[in-house]
Amino acid sequence: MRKIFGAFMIVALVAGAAAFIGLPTSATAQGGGTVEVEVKYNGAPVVEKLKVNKDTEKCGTETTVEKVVVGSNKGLANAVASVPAAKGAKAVKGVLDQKGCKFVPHVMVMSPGEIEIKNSDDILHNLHTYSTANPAVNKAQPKFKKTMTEKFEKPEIIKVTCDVHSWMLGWVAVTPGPAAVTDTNGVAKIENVPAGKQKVEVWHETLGKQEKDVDVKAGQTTKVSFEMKGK
Ligand SMILES: [Cu+2]
Repeated sequence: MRKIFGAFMIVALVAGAAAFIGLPTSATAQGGGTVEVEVKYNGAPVVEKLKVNKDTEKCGTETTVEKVVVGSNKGLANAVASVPAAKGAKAVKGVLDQKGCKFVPHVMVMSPGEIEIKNSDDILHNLHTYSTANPAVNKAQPKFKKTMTEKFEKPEIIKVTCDVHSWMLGWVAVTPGPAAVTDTNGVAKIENVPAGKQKVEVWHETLGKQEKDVDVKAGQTTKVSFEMKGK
């Protein structure tokens, strides 16, 4: 018992000493900081409503296509915020679901590599990607096929549709650097951004792209604001 306690004490002392002399701990292993991106939009939301007459038991009889989602304080949701040139980003595996005849999430980010495509609906979907850097996918996903895996190795923002349900629309942003999607407040927190001067890019499916320079400090949160204009 005493031996175990002694060993524990040594581990605790070493860990404590490491923290004291400023050795990197796992949370700041890359010496990076956080970039908090806020995206505002001064216009009206754009939500298309459509009548549905196919697979209504799963899709409903009416659906919406959210093109521009504006939340509280004019925050713009579903915008991709990224630091494309930053090295050493934590790998994020892509997972895209088809649920209620919608792509969930509507906009997502992933690292180059594999994406898992789920079919939670128990009906036939047909994944169709409009990729150019990556091989285009046009593949049926029958109801018994709960998941299928594709590979998006090249950086690109890929439009995704379904050939069975014409209203289904999603966007997969394949980003080599750290990235995040804005929430309904228009805020995205990009973690693990290397310290120093970095270019932050914001992309929205209908409002376009903007970039700004930020100075990222290790262990700190740097805020940057964008304002998207209607076209
Ligand atoms: Cu579908």
